Amino acid sequence: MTAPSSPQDRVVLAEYVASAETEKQFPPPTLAEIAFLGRSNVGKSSLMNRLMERSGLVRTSNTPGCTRKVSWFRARAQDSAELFLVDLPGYGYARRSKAERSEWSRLIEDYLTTRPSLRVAAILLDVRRDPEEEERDLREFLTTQSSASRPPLSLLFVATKLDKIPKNAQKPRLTALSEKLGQRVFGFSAETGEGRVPLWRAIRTGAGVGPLPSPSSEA
Ligand SMILES: Nc1nc2c(ncn2[C@@H]2O[C@H](COP(=O)(O)OP(=O)(O)OP(=O)(O)O)[C@@H](O)[C@H]2O)c(=O)[nH]1
Ligand SMILES: [Mg+2]
Repeated sequence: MTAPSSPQDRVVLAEYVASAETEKQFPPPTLAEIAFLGRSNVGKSSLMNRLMERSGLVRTSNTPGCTRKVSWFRARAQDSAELFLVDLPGYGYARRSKAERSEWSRLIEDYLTTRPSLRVAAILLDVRRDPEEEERDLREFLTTQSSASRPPLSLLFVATKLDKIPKNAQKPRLTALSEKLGQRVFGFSAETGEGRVPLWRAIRTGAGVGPLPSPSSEA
């Protein structure tokens, strides 16, 4: 496991804030936020737990479609930077009725297009899968649906479950995925913690709460 190396990387507080099934239940947009998107079972909730260094804070499950609500978590780094991390229901594969599915996608689309404090969208895909139309569609949707009330979103791609492929295959696989998508793909393992620090820093930068220029906050 990669140990966090500096205060900016260490999460000293992580807590559940709220869950919502309708827009009215969204918490006030008081902090820059990052949304985690990807198919059911790709590892969104596990990645969030690992990012916040709190196992079990975000509910994970073997049952695809377990996450049914939009849930907000607050994370504070040791240098006092704060962010909301937002767990979204997985798209595709969810064992729900068609009517229920479209209701869910409406909630997510509303959230993604109108949330004024949303700064970063992380699109997750299993490292063993090639990007499909779903991921490309999502990127297209997120880049074209600009909201007048906020800066353009920063989009990050993350290949999850890196531990599922052999060590010597990891780097070439990430390079191949980056070439397919035409942008950097971060590798991540919730199992080992591999890739946590580079992803955390990219999130902070994208959210506009990047590391402070001076290291004087070193504890
Ligand atoms: N080996 C390995 N397993 C993982 C990793 N990340 C997640 N998993 C497993 O994959 C399954 C799904 O993980 P979740 O984090 O619940 O996935 P999710 O994307 O939140 O799923 P939904 O909430 O249903 O959309 C669980 O059994 C996890 O333990 C990883 O990095 N490595
Ligand atoms: Mg989940």
